[in-house]
Order: sequence, then C-alpha cells, then structure tokens
Amino acid sequence: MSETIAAISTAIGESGIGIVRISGNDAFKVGYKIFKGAKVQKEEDIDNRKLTYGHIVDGEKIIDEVLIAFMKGPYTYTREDMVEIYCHGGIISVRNVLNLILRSGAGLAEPGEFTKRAFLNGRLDLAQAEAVIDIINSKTNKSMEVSLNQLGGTLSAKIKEIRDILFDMMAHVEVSIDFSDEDLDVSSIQDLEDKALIVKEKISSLLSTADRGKILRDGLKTVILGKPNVGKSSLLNALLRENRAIVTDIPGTTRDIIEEYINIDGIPLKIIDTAGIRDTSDLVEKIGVDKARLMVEDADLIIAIFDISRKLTEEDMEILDLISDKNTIVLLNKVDLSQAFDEDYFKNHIKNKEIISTSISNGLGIDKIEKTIKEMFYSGEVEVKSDIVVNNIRHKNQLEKAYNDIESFIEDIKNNVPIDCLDVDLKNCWRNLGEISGETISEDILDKIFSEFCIGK
Ligand SMILES: Nc1nc2c(ncn2[C@@H]2O[C@H](COP(=O)(O)OP(=O)(O)OP(=O)(O)O)[C@@H](O)[C@H]2O)c(=O)[nH]1
Ligand SMILES: [Mg+2]
Repeated sequence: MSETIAAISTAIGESGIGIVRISGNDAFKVGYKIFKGAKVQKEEDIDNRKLTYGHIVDGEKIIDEVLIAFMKGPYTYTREDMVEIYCHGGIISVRNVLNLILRSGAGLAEPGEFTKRAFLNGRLDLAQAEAVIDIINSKTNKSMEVSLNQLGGTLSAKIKEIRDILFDMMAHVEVSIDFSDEDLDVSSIQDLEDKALIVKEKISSLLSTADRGKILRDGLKTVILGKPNVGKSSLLNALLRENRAIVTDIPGTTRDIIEEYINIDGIPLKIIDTAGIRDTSDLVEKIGVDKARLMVEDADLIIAIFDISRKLTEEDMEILDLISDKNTIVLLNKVDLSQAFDEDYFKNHIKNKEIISTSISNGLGIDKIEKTIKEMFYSGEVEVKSDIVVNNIRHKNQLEKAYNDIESFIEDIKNNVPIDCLDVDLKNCWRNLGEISGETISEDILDKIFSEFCIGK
C-alpha cells in the first residue's frame, strides 16, 4: 500500500485551473522535489495544509506557475500524506506536471485508487465509497442528495443496526450449539423468531426504496413507441425543448435509439426515442426496430403514439399488444389534421390507459403529458423524501440475498429444524449485509467496484 500514486483529478479540457494529486509515503518528497517557492527553501519549511504559491520546475525549467498544498496524513482523503497542485487548466499544463511527478518517483493511480485507499485505510466504508462515484455520476439534484446522504453514512448505519441484531441472534444460537445437551427452550425460540421478523421487516423496508432509488439514479425509463412517422422524435424534441432528433416526413427517419435526460418538476426521466415499429427489409432499420421492441421490456413508462390522420394498421395493433400490461400514456397525435382513425374501435381495444389528444408539432398537449407523468408517479406529490434510498444495484442485490436468508431462517424455525442447522442462514444474512458496507468482502469484488471510478478520484 505504500506506493505513492498520482493522477489528474479534474476533467481534461480548457478550464481555469486543473488539479493534480499525489498520495502515499513519498508524496511530500516528490512534491518538494518539483516545487520551487520563496517560502519553501528546505523541506522543513513545508506548511501543513496551507496553500503555497510557487512554480513547478524540472531542474531549471519552469513547467507552470501553481498553488500547492501539502497535507499530512491521516487527516486527508486517503489518510496518507497527500499533495495537491493547482495548475493552470488546459491539457498541456496538467499533463506536463503529472509526467514530471511520475518521473520523480510516483506511479500512475488506477481508476478510483484514491477512494480505494480511503476505504482500505478505514476513512470510508464501502457504501460511502460507492456514494462518491454516485455523486460524480449524478444526473439530477435528487440523485445527488441521496448519494450525499449515503456518503454521510446513513445507509451504513442502518445496515449496522440490522447486523447488530443478527449478531446477537448468532451468539444465542452458538451458545446453544456449544451446550448441545441443553436444547433451546420455547421462549428462546420465540425470541429468535421475533428478532428475525424485525430483521426481515427492516431489510424489506430498505428494499422498498430501491425502485425509487433506481428512478432517482437513472431517471424514469420512458420509452416513446409507435409506428413510423407518428411523431415520436417530435415528442422527444418537444419535451427537451430543443431539436435533438431528426424529424422528417419520411417514415423510418429514426433508426437507432436516442437517449436523453429531462427533468419534469424534479422527476428525472431518461427518455428514449425509438425507431418506428414496422416490418422492414432494411437491415439497419430492422436492428433499430428490434431494439425498440426490446426497450419495452424494462421500461418504467411507455408513451405510445398513434397518428389519427391515418387508418389503424397492423403495426398499431402490434403496439397495442406490446403495451397491454405496461404503464402507458397513449397519445392520439395530429389532431390538427382530418381524422381517418377509428377511435371507437381503438378505445375498445385498450383498457385502463391514460389517453391524451395531441398535436405535437404545434405544441398542443405537451403540458398535459408532463402533468400526467407527474400524477402517475407521485400521485401529484412531487416532493421526494431523500432520507434513505437504496440507489445502488449492488446494494439492492445484497439486500435481496439477505432477505432470502432471513426468510429461510424463519421458515426453518417454524419447521423445528435442529438448532445447529439454523446457524447457516443467520451467518449468510449477516455476511451478505456486511458486503454492503464492506466489512465482509472479497478482493475481486472490491477491484470490480473501484474499477468503475474515474481516474483521479
Ligand atoms: N400535422 C402534424 N404533423 C405532425 C405532428 N407531429 C409530428 N408531425 C409531423 O410528422 C412527421 C413525422 O414526425 P417524426 O417526429 O419524425 O415521426 P417519428 O415517429 O419519429 O418517425 P420515425 O422516426 O420515422 O419513426 C414530421 O413531418 C412531423 O413534422 C402533428 O401533431 N401534426
Ligand atoms: Mg423518429
């Protein structure tokens, strides 16, 4: 762990300043070697945690004019000695400074390595470390709020609370196994079952936030569906209020899926425009159409568009089929044109769907669509409370495993399974929860988690 690492921590591009970070045992040594400032004549002059003005130099050659901060561990992000150099922004300055640092004895940091060290040195637990990446990847204010909360340790505290109960139960069971001539008495068994039910309830309440967490993280996955030329891309543009997708009167204009993020009064949507559903011999278009059909499967919401200026076709019927058991808003579009569409027949074929008449190219009905989306998902109540929301898929998976473990424990108690067999489920449950905060976790999983970080974090 003692290797000293360095990386550029700001985005590469033209900007006011760019930051290069160094962390590890030799961080001060490397920083001192390449820095020249009036106030730092010898190594002892380094002022801990103070910004110092000077130059980064390669021998006699000035690389950049900078501010530098030397920060002594353990009160740093990684808990190691750290140096941060504030160079001019832009590509050349930060690269040259980093290269000089690498030539002076530091190694290039891997993605997420600073945060990984913060975790391994006990500054953050795993759920908090993952919150860091979620904050960086946040696409909405709500998602940012939730992740910030998690960074503060709210989820970890909840997990610890559950694991403490499990630990108690495990101790109880183990004592009984050790003194196996004494079987657990009835009241002890009742006590174990009561505690297990509490654990189950607590896990399930965390799990129930996961769907909302997914929406906060990724946005409500909203798929715009319809046969060619009904106005799907026009709708995407109208909701985005910009000309993002190509709109023409040629059927088959959109051939790939187009994803964009929008925010309707705080509800984040990931909105997906698709290729119009039809049978086609064009290979590229066909791939697009197949993708569109696939998109339907895990959509949170579908906006299905029908063109009332044309007769209902087989393609429209296929779309009705695709949406039959889905959360859908149905749009009858092009109401500005004369109607060729059999509305009664159509309405007989769909049940329990919200139907809105629109003229998308004239901006008619867009506000109604937005209002309906709001109503459908928060019953008019847009305020999302963001105390604890599970917004990380790995955490959700671990919670599901733990839930199954505790359920099977409860089942076993009911079936009078011998005491030494009860232990296994409890331990699994405890371990699976521990993998959320990182108390029990393997090296491979750690590597995988941190490899998803960006360099320099
Ligand atoms: N009259 C009228 N035309 C519309 C309306 N909405 C969209 N259009 C027109 O319909 C044509 C097709 O619109 P698009 O948004 O490209 O349709 P699409 O469903 O994305 O089509 P594909 O990408 O080919 O599947 C364009 O010429 C639009 O200007 C409307 O409400 N009224
Ligand atoms: Mg289109």
